[in-house]
Amino acid sequence: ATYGIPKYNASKASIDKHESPNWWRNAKYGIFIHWGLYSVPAWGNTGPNESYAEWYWFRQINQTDKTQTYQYHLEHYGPNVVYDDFMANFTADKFNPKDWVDLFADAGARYFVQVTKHHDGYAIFDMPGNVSERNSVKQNPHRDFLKEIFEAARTYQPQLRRGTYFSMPEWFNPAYTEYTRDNKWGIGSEAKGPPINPYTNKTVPYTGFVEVGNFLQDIQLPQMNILAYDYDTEIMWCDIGGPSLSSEFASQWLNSAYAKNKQVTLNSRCGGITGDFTTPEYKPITNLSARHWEATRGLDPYSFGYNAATPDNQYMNASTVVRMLVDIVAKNGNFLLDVGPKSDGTIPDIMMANLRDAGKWINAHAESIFDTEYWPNGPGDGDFRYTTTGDAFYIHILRAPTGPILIPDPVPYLETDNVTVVGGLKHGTTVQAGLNSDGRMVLNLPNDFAEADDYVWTFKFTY
Ligand code: FUL
Repeated sequence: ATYGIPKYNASKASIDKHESPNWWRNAKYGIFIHWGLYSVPAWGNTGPNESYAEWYWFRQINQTDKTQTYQYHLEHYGPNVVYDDFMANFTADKFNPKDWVDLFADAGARYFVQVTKHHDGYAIFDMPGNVSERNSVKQNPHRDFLKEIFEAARTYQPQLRRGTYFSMPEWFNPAYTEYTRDNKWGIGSEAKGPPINPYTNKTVPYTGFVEVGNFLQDIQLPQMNILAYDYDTEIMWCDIGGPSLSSEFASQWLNSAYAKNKQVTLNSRCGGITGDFTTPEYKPITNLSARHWEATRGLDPYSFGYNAATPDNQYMNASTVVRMLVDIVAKNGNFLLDVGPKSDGTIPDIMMANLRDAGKWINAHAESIFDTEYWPNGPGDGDFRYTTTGDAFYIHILRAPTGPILIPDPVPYLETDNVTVVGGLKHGTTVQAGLNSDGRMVLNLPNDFAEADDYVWTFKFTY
């Protein structure tokens, strides 16, 4: 009966009352996809500097930062090829969205966040010509990739939720220039439009540029509305923040979702509003936080976009993915793990293999990860992590256990509780457990127990 009654108004105070929905808190594990023109050169440093391959254009042009990407481009493409020429090579000729969503499901992910427009301004979704012509529908390869991906994802719904990454600013877009500002990302004042060819210092066109009156009113907000209403995204994963009409956007979007009895969420990078969750990026996983959060990074040690220079053995493997996921979930976070597809639309084999390996563990231990909560006394000492549900307590051990294991934290185990193995070869079997003289729980595992599972060993008792 309350449907249709506006709940939020376009003020920060009002939007800040919104919280991440339960489905998002319960989903825990998502796949992030950085795919765009930067997937053509697919190059970044294989070290911590100039390493984000999706920053190729900025690195190549930026005058204060004219170093390795500038040199790389000169050597591989010569001085006459400009970034927008990569549109011709963004072929997507082997792109099959079903392969992508099948991979996400096998990986055990419950949501994905597709990059729909990165800082280079090239969008992979459709929009009216007066908004922008800088997108994969109006330009090469003339396809609406976001639509194709979201349609393929229907096979796995409602379990697999759909999200959209959206860069609030656009490098070198003349219409954004008037809104540029100095900030730590160097994304504003240092990336004024129009772009130049850094080898000749001549101005080059910002392909697909449409004259508008106001970047925020005529490009940024309409694009966000298109993602929200035409593509029906469930997660608006803004990036960079800065000048925006986010509270206007959010009030309408949240009210419209409310009227449709749907729950949607937005992150902390929309500008002007706090957002439902923070998104620490390539940061060590530290403390438990009662406010929900989402860790993000790539399988690549230093990049979200595909970097062809990264050797296969440098990517996160199943063991590191699973252990990081358990660590994050025990600290009340979600994990948004990124893949970088190639310009032909395929996801590199090593990324698929490692995600699928991790997925075997994740799917076999789903009850101890998804729809769980953190243990408020946790997260756990050393190699121990804990998750809980209304009636079960899960102990995760992040190393191979052999023989009796002393649980270092005062978990709520009673000697009458039945302890069972979750996942692996001994799934469902009972384990002998007891309390020592200090009242600490001891798991009496056989010496060969390590072989019963991989990566993380999980036990459960019910309250
Ligand atoms: C950052 C961006 O600058 C990176 O390229 C990447 O998209 C990351 C998720 O967010 O702010």
